[in-house]
Amino acid sequence: MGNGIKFSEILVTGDPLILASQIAILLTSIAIVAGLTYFNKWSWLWREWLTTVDHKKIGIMYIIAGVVMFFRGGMDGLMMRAQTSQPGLEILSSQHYNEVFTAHGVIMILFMAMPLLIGLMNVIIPLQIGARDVAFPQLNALSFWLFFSGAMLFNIAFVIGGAPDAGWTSYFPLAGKEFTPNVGNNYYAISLQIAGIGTLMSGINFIVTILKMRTKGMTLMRMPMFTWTSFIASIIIVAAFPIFTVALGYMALDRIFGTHIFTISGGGEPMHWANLFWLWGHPEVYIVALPAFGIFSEIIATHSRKNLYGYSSMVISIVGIAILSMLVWVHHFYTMGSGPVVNSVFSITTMLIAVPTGMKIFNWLFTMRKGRIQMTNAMLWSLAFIPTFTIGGVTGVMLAMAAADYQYHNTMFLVAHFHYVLIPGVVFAVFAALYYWWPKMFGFTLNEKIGRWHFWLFNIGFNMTFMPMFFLGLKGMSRRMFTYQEGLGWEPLLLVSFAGSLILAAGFAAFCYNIYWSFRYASRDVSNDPWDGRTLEWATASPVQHYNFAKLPEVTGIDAYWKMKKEGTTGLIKEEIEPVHMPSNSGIPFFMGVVFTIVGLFLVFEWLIPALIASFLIFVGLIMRSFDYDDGYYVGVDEVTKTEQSWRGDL
Ligand code: HEM
Ligand SMILES: [Cu+2]
Repeated sequence: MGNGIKFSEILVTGDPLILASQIAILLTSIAIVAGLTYFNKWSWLWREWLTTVDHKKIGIMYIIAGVVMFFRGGMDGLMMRAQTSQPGLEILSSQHYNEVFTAHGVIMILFMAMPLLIGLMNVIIPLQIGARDVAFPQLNALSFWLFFSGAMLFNIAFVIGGAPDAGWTSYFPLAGKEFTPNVGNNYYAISLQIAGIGTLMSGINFIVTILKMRTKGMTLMRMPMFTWTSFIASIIIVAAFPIFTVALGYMALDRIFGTHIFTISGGGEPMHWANLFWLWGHPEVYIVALPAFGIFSEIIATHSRKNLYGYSSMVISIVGIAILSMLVWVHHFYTMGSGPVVNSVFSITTMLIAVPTGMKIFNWLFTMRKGRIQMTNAMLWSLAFIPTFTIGGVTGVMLAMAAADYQYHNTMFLVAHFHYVLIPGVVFAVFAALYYWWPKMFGFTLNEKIGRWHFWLFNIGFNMTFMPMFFLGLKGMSRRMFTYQEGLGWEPLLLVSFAGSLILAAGFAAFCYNIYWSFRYASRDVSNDPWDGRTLEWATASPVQHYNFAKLPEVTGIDAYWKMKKEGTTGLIKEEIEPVHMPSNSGIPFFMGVVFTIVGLFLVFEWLIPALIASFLIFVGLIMRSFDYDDGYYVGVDEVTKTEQSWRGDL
């Protein structure tokens, strides 16, 4: 058992890029603190955000975190493509390149895709099922703060202590103490563990919310598709995340406490890691893809002014995907000695996934058929998703053939495949969702014209960056290569890819500019229902009043709000307004986030006694929560009436 990192080794030194980051982080932190003090915003920040239990605000915090993480992960991506844009460059050393692709993968999946989708789920699900909040609002805040704690820990690794460098898959023995002795990979084990606990609690929270908090008449088979897909994704979270919890626990034991669960020389078995990792890892890609499918379903139906084609086949297909997603994990290591019989079984299960996925594609196409299609940015992103995701899916089926995969495995072809599924399947969905639901969250729409720049730059950039990788893979370039020789025929493709990544980045910049522009200049005169929506979130004000619904709606069919509009029952009768019960804010979840960060940092440094002492604070938090008798508060009839009149006109 090591006694950990020395005090003098904590700050990472020696690399000018890292020094620049350290200075930038310091200056940004000072600017934030100074800004909050100057504008006297500390108590506002505490009251409105850090202690909030409002699902909408928690959702917005997740989304902000996700966008910031997208920036961080994107910078990592740009550095990689710059490094390989020509043979023999030395922008990054081989070690630094390893650190960068590790950070990129982990951040994009766990700290970009997950919070953006969980954020949207938070904002939208209670509204879609006609509820006032999630089932456990304070647990929800705790989920967020644990996620945030994990994300912050992972992100500071490269300036404090040293970055993880064994890839987002962190295979053993590479990720073990023997080959990567510094604290970098401790960060992987500890920070993902903390964030994972938060995610698991989110999954439980959403399952209970959807099962228990639906308004009158909202039967399961009347739920909007985004709620359905999020429900199934939450079930996959609860099924798959504990596997990762165990794997990361083993990893921490091996690295920090000197056990040998994954080392052959100590009687362990590195394949345990590969199996556990992908038993979680493959379902994980569907945890992020399914809610995205739900987003496209909502947007395509609304913008075609039709109900979703094949609603029940959609439900069946997501349940099918969820079951199959647990049965395909070996396709990630066909080459690692499972043998032809095992490989064939997993080949078949993997190819089967394409069936329900294909069903969904046809349902979206049939939904649009003969629809009166509105070409907003939200719809454009949904349309662009269909062909690009299909490329990702078809190449996935190519990889699924075990014999052929001996050629493709761990080449750039694989890298191209998963970017063609994850970027259209998650990032396009998030962009579509943000354009679509922005008015619900903030009370104004994002600018459509700047949005077109965002759309085209991002799409052109995306295809230019990743399409060449299919060919690079076929030409023999393996993934994670930091440099290469001249004359292999890769140069033009890698140069195009680098140029594409710059255009992609310009697209992201246009998106950020759109947010800035719209915050400053967009008209605040936006109706509660700007896209002529079909589901209940559009029955609330834009932005949504903090209690969501003055009177909980009653549902009589699919597309509840559309039906209410047709039947003229969207109004509110003054006499029916009753006081609304709401949960109170709490500082405990934020406190727990801070405590977990401290304990996590001590564990990463392998300072076990301080970690033990600090972990008592976790119990302090639990006890504080046990003695918290606050039952919430009521919003009075007067206040509800006034708020409703401000957007509905006289009642
Ligand atoms: C038609 C459905 C799909 C099939 C048949 C499929 C098949 C495969 C196969 C066989 C591999 C392993 C290849 C190798 O390592 O050589 C793979 C890797 C991967 N796939 Fe897919 N896939 C599908 C859809 C998806 C979706 C929807 C996502 C994400 C949203 C996804 C994300 C990934 C990722 C992240 C990896 C590689 C991870 C790594 O090694 O770092 N795939 N896919
Ligand atoms: Cu997989």
